[in-house]
Amino acid sequence: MAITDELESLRIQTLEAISAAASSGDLDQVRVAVLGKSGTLTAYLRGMGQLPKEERASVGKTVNDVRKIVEEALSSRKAELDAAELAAAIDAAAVDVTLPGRSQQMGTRHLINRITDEVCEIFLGLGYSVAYGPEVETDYYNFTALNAPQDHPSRSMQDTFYVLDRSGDASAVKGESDVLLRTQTSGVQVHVMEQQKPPIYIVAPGKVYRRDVADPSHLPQFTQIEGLVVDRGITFGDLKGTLDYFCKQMFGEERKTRFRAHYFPFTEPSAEVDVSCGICHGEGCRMCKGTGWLEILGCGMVDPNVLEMSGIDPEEYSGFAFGVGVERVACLKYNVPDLRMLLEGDMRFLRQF
Ligand code: 2NL
Repeated sequence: MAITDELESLRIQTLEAISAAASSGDLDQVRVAVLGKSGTLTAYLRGMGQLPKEERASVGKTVNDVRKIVEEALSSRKAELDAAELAAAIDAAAVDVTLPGRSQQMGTRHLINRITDEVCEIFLGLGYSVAYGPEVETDYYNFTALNAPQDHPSRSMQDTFYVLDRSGDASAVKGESDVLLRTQTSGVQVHVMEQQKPPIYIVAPGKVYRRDVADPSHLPQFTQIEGLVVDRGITFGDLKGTLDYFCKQMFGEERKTRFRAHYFPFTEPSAEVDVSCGICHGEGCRMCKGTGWLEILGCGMVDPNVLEMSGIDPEEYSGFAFGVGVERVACLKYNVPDLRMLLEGDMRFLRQF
């Protein structure tokens, strides 16, 4: 076959191979096979020296023409393939914005914390301050300074969690106290009375601990808010007005309060406060066990001994104090039948509030 015919058939084959190349990788293989160092067309260029002189010019021109055609075909096919490959890569990386999103679990404030803040806010509105103190206390601040006799049942191992019990310890230094988990936040107020002269208007919120087995109305750990007022001329009337206002703010203007005589070692006189039942409005129902009233807090006029022990002259000052359980308030406000439901962590329950 004449060289020009060979070159013509090489041209045709190469152009076919170029249009058949399905990827830029395939196309590069074609380029190397034809134009590479040992490519088929390159071999013709290299073989020019062996040709008779008179054929060199025309064969050389044909080889160059074929090379030009092949190079152009390679470059235009490469542009096509590059564009197609880029489009495919973009398609593969595309985000389908119409797919439904993965929803985030949002937390909410726990009801106990919310009610704690609400109670504090009511008293902040009356000009009180909020005071905090340690959950691990000495028996002096939790009991003795509150006029609790040495044999008071609340001090017993059955009622209080002791961290350090020195009673049977012969090496115990006289006057050094047992260490316990506070059973009420009163100790916070004793610290304030020791450090600050009256007038004192404070609330002390926080966790307290009692050796109770959890049941619908008891928890071994709960949140208490105690309040303390010490000033000149404070009367039981101030106590009644303040706590009646608190109950109406917390539960609604239409609610009534009643004060029943009670006993606490730290107050004299002492009382328990009931709020009228929000379900039956005093008629008597299952919620209030037929009485029309729900017990909500304990209170009283601060015992003069308590003031005196903390360095306040009971001849000059008088005061009132109260204690309220936050979990109890939360359950009464939302008719939750069991305190334990607040602590189970069931989000379907907790999200309702
Ligand atoms: C309850 C209700 C109460 C107090 C707490 C108190 C604090 C000081 C002085 C006098 Cl510093 N009293 N707190 C008073 C009355 C009731 O809590 O049911 N407690 C067992």
